[in-house]
Amino acid sequence: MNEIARRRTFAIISHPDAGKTTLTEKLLLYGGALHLAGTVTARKNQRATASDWMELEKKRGISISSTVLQFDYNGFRINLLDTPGHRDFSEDTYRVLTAVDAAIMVIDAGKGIEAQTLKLFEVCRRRHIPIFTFMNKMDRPSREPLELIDELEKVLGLKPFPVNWPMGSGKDFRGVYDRLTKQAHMFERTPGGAFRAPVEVSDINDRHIKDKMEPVSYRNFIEEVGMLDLAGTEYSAEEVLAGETTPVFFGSAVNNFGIQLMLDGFVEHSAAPGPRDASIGSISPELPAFSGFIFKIQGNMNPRHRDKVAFVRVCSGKFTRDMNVHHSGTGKTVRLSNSNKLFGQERETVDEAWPGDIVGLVGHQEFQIGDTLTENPAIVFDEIPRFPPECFTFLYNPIPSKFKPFRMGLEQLILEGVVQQFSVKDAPSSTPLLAAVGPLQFEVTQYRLEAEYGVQSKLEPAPWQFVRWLDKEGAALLAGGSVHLGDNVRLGSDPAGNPVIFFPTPWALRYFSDTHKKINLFELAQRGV
Ligand SMILES: Nc1nc2c(ncn2[C@@H]2O[C@H](COP(=O)(O)OP(=O)(O)OP(=O)(O)O)[C@@H](O)[C@H]2O)c(=O)[nH]1
Ligand SMILES: [Mg+2]
Repeated sequence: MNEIARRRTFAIISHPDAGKTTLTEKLLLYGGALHLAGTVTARKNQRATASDWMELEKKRGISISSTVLQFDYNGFRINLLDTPGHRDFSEDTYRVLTAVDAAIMVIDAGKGIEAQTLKLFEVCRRRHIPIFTFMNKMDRPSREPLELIDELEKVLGLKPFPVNWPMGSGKDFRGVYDRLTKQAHMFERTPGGAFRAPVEVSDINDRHIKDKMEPVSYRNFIEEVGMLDLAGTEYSAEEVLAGETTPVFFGSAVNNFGIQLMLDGFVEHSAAPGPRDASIGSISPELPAFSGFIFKIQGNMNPRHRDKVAFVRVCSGKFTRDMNVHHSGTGKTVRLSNSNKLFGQERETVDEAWPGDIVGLVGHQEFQIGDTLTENPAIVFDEIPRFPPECFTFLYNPIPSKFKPFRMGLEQLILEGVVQQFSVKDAPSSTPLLAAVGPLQFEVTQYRLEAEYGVQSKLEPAPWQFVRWLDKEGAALLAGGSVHLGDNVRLGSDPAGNPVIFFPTPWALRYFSDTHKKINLFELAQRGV
């Protein structure tokens, strides 16, 4: 297999708590990248997984930031990205979705499709990314499998193709039946799910299966499989790769049921990196010139190296360490010498990389999210989505002698896109105004400032809920100060210096638009203004 054909780059996405990090850990276990899965225990504060490495993630038992894990499996080079499910961290997840070629959507079988899964799915659909579905937590009381399948079609408009089917559910969940090979896989539970689950593979008519299952579960299982076969839908690779059909796998990540089938099924049915859109049209991965873009920046990943990693998705050509490339952000040529492959918090020098790979570059202060790196300066990727912030707060440093580390820490978090800094016109103090999609991002900012930079910080509420961008004409009209803005409506600028206006309430926003029809308000900064 050539280097591009053997690359598989995908994200695991879903609503919070569906089991993304647990599934990630188990895919690593079955992929041979971990010998022992970090037991994700019921006590949230005891967990230790390869992908939730940040202090606050371990403490809270939730994923806050996406994690890259690269490993080899059966001749494939896999780049797996575990993403946070919480809405407040969705900017990070959306950025990751620009860097992958497929997604595994995890659904809690007891709950079905939840709000955040629906949103993430819509982003995947817009990008035409193939989606694989993992129905997780079948070891718990779950909804009817047929109902779960139906929901994919009704709510997401996505045609489901059940690749495997659960044998029982809840306490009576014994394994899964692979409809493509027509084999039943019965698993045994292992303590804590740290090791691979022992499995027995047999024909569906094997007496053994009947003996091991509760009679009712067995009857339902046989009946459902019969119904699916009768429906006669054939597996269509084309529809899967177009993102119209989703192959569905059932299992239990905690118990390691169905993980091998999910991994093998994904590798077999997903595709190698394809072409990507850029300024000069479609860029084929086969193009000899190296190109890629930065989709994430993360500082202080490893306490031993207090530095900054820029994550690059390679789109074309071959990356080699020490190569000189054009950097779109500065227009300068940069030498990429400190290049790494990533495994959660761990990293290792990498000398070459191919389309599909995620490379971690260290030591470039000038790199920003969205920048293109390439041997052909005509190529510019414009992949990174932007979101209007909905929460605002002032953040100040209560200890004047700590001014320097406070500023340094805040600058790093701003560069990573954890929060954005706006400024308010004629503000009485220089206290930074921070903006974010959700309030948890402020909590992360404060926590990381303390944990990584040793500084305390205090939040002071800001009165605004909305920010809107102005065009040149609008800004000029308002700049004179003769237009009455309204109570607590203020002018300011975004991190790039573009003019904005802040509103305290939806009502104030509406009133302003109604009374100032000549002034255009935009939900996002207009490119090139
Ligand atoms: N019963 C059961 N629990 C599971 C299973 N898979 C995961 N869990 C539990 O579900 C909880 C959430 O799991 P995570 O893997 O952290 O979920 P997540 O989707 O990564 O969550 P966020 O990243 O915070 O959105 C943990 O307590 C897991 O132990 C499963 O198959 N069965
Ligand atoms: Mg997680």
